[in-house]
Amino acid sequence: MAAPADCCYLGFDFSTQQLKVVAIDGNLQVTNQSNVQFDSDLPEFRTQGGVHIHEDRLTVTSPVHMWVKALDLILEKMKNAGFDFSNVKALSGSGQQHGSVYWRKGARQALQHLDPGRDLHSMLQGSFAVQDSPVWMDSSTTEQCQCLESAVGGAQQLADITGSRAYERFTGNQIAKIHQFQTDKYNETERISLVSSFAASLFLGDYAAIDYSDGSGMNLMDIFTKKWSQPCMNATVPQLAEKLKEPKPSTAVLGSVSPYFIERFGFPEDCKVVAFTGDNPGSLAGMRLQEGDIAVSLGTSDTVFLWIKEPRPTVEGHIFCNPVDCHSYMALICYKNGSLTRERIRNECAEGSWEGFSRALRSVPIGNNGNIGIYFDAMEITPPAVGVHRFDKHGRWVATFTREVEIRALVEGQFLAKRVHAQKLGYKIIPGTRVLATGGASSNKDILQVLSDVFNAPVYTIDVANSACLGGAYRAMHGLVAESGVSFAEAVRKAPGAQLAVTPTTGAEEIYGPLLKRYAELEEKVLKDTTG
Ligand code: 5FX
Repeated sequence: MAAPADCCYLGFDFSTQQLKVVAIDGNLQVTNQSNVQFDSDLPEFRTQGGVHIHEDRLTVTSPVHMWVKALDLILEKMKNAGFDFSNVKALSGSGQQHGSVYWRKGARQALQHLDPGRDLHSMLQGSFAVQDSPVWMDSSTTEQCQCLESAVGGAQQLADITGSRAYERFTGNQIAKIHQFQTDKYNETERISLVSSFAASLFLGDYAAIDYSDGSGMNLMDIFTKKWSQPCMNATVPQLAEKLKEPKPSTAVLGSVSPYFIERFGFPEDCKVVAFTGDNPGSLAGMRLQEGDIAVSLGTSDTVFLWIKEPRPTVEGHIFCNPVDCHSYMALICYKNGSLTRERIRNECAEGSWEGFSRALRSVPIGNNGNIGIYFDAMEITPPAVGVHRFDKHGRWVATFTREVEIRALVEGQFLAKRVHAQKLGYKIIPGTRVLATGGASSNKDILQVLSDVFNAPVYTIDVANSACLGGAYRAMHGLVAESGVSFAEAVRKAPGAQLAVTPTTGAEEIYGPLLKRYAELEEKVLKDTTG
């Protein structure tokens, strides 16, 4: 597919702490980037890290008007910097997953009649029934989760339908809570969007469909039929489908940008809006993950993404519809104990130095002489267990390790966990498998070496500071040709590739094969101790 280099595609990411945008040209080179930080650029909303944590410490929300104002601001910034909107052929993007937006009756009218002389924020003042949108960090809906699981016969049954057991942050449970405790506001609502479809609605000047991939994070959609699951909908709120409308493929062109953007910013009349999706699915696209690859993001929380063909939903992790290929799926596993735990051990065992941490890693043989550690400083998500647990080569609990053994036990334990849980979700290492690493710790070669050895696969790194919005720009480009059968991989084949960082050490598989089994058994034991 040849695209003139002067055409342009935009990708937006409405993430937790900021709104970001990336522009790429027809050769898939990044030409512009910008961002708006919620806390510092929009201080009037008084957020911390883009959110408000309520008194119960469980309820976490973000002001919906902040997101609207951020869009006004980022587009103004681009315009003032001389960005030429007239070349934009298509745009797409992503949003933090699971968050929800409640459009008040009459909001559709407002969206359809935007005055190009005014900013969006002032015109949409009255358009939201709920001002504080629940976001993914919320964990206040345990009761609603229990109701949903029991209505469909249990956690595994719910996972078999929706790809995940009930999670507090998942949108269906959040909607059930709003319906229960803010009934008047719920009744004033004419449409419910995810953060992603809300963002698409702003560009479209009309309500945008929820896409299959982000729709999978709601505990409401049957990920196999790609329709709302009637038993889940009934157990959440009666007649909920009227407020959600049918989900659409993530590659769908939803329409052209609204006249507002044409007149105010100079977008061309035929600039298309491609369905927005969740930030994790957006990252999968931005990293150009392929079947068989695994992406490991080493950040505040560690996440693992997989491209899978034959999903096996379990009560751990999530299966989402794949955002770039409607015949595939993606698995996502989220670990709460990521870089904060690595930093703690670095401080305690290597005097705060990453160099010392690396030296210690190199000084102990791979496999750590059979010692295994599980370090859950905070209650882990996968599995829901807590505490620091050390085992010697006979599987006996031990109180301490030497500093070097502690460091290797932490890194090996974190990666063994990732491979064990990925395999439970159906991941298989096949010839040609690549591990794509990203996030802060991916700049440390010694950590990457352990990752490569545990997965017995080469590790590639990619600059994914903007992977979700880069994915939005790629998806915008692909959306224009997806209907005619062009695959995503084909559409973005000219994009810059990932760099090979390390390859597995000879003999690693013989060592980590048995350790994986032992790790899984020990983790099971720790989980039993946590849950009683
Ligand atoms: C995934 O399930 C999550 O809850 C988070 O990664 C959010 O998408 C972050 F925005």
